[in-house]
Amino acid sequence: NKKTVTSEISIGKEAYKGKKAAIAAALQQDVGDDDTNLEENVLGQEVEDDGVLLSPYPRSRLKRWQRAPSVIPQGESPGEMGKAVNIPIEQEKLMLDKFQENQFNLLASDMISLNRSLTDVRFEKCKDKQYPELMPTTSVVIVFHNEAWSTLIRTIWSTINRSPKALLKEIILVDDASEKEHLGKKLEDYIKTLPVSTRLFRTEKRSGLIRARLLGAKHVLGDVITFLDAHCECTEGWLEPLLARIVEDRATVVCPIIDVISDTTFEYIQASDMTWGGFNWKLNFRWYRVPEREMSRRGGDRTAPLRTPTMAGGLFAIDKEYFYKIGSYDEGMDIWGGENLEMSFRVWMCGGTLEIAPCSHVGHVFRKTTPYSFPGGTGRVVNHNNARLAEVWLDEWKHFYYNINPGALNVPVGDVSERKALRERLKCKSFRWYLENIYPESQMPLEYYYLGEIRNAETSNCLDTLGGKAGQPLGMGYCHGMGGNQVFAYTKRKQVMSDDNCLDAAHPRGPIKLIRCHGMRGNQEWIYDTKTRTIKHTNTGMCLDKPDASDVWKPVLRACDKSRGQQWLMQVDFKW
Ligand code: LR7
Ligand code: MN
Repeated sequence: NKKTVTSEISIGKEAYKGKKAAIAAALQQDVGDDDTNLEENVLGQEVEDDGVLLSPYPRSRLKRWQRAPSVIPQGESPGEMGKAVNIPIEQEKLMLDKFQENQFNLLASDMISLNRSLTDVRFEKCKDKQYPELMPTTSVVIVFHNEAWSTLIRTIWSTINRSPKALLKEIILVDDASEKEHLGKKLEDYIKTLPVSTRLFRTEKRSGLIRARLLGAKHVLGDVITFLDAHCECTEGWLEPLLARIVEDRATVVCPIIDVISDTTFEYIQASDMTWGGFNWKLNFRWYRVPEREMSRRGGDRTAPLRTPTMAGGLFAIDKEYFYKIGSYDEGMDIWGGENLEMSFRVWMCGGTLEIAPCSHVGHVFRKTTPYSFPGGTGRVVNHNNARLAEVWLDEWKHFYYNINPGALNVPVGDVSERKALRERLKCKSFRWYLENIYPESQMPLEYYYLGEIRNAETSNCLDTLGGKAGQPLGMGYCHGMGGNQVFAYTKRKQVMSDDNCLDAAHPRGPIKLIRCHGMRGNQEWIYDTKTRTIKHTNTGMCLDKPDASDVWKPVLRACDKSRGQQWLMQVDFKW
């Protein structure tokens, strides 16, 4: 019975709050700055078996820390203060050649100092925020496959230079079967010269980033694991806001704001603090605007932690013990993709919290295409990973994924029984709960009447997005019964949706476009009458009609006249 489970969990949380207060009082006491014997002091000893809840860190494990000094710009060296690097015209050919290998401007990256300065992009209020005097240590885990030298080493140096010394336990590198010379002996020698303990592990064969991270995590000695991609730059004060949230509640997973390092100029570009993580029907991670509701929950304070429905996946901090307790990663996932949504749903549904700390900024080189191979094929790998997460976490909403992306049905998902058992064991809530409580703005509608094709009674053709992007007109095609571009949902909010777009009409004579769903009715409200089978547009009072002879693949709006061309069948729903 679901009700019982819920109340058990909330009772657990109350008890936890009491415990937390007691420990907080104990934390007021002073501890020295010594670093002894911590490895032996296994965290597991303090843990009670109360679901995913963890007792607070014992004081002895926490560290007194000081801010890292600012990185001073090095004269006129290229890229200092995060500036763009411009390549002289005579080197353009070389630049383009070098771009291919990593899908970013390697020539520019190589010109920039390995510890270049950056501007402080934080809100003023972030700069003098008070963080706890005592915080847990972290190991920074960086996995890579064929990463370029300068981006990898700059990731490492930016971590070392901008993390409070006492809190950075070590750096753990995991080489996922790279084939580049510079990642061999040269890297092994280089890391010996670093002022922070840095260890390198190698996967035996290409494992993908998910299993590579699991390998790295196994060796972590710090209390918190902080994952970074291998082409990042940490900015001033990036670490404190992450650890501060975790010391408050160890079941919190915290991401920085991920700023953009330009793939063409390596300019450091500040990202918006007004976006959070979502996902579409295809289970692609997407940034969406933070809704008003979350802004007001934070009292309008843009420096307060932002609860995000999902995370991008590459950059986050998590308590080490919590990482395992909550199920680390799905080892059945290959190469790249899906693990970030999988972890996001899991954390929320199983009692944790996923946040973005807006005072923490880390830059990441965003690429337009991937530079490396996907053994098995990109589509296959990503479909496999996403199907696994759909099977385990999405409940009936998995049909949105399979319907819009039927290719995933042809890829074996493998054995997911262990992951399902994990969900049971942790007494995780349903995906419905997640949509209701964490992500009501989701592009997967909480309440819907129908998911499938929409067929015209006269022409027997089907509505079709034609694969168009937001802003494109709605089309039609021969019904193929294969889902994809012919899958629509008719929702309780009276939207006709395809993925994150909705049928939208601004004028009585059309056109009918696919526009990003706003959930506010307006031009996106349609009433389907199951008796007359008409789809009536509320604002204009017009009916959706079959196309004109002049443009046979463009459905139109016309005055409602009960003609057969205005009848639409929502019957064949392919819930595979
Ligand atoms: O087989 C592989 N083995 C690896 O070790 C493939 C990749 N990797 C490494 C790779 O070298 C890199 O360090 O894994 C890391 C991520 O791969 P990227 O940088 O090629 O991909 P990405 O930046 O698009 O990855 C985003 O999505 C991934 C989905 O699996 C992971 O969650 C990445 O961590 C994530 N990156 C970020 O969240 C940074 C912000 C991007 C956004 C949005
Ligand atoms: Mn990346």
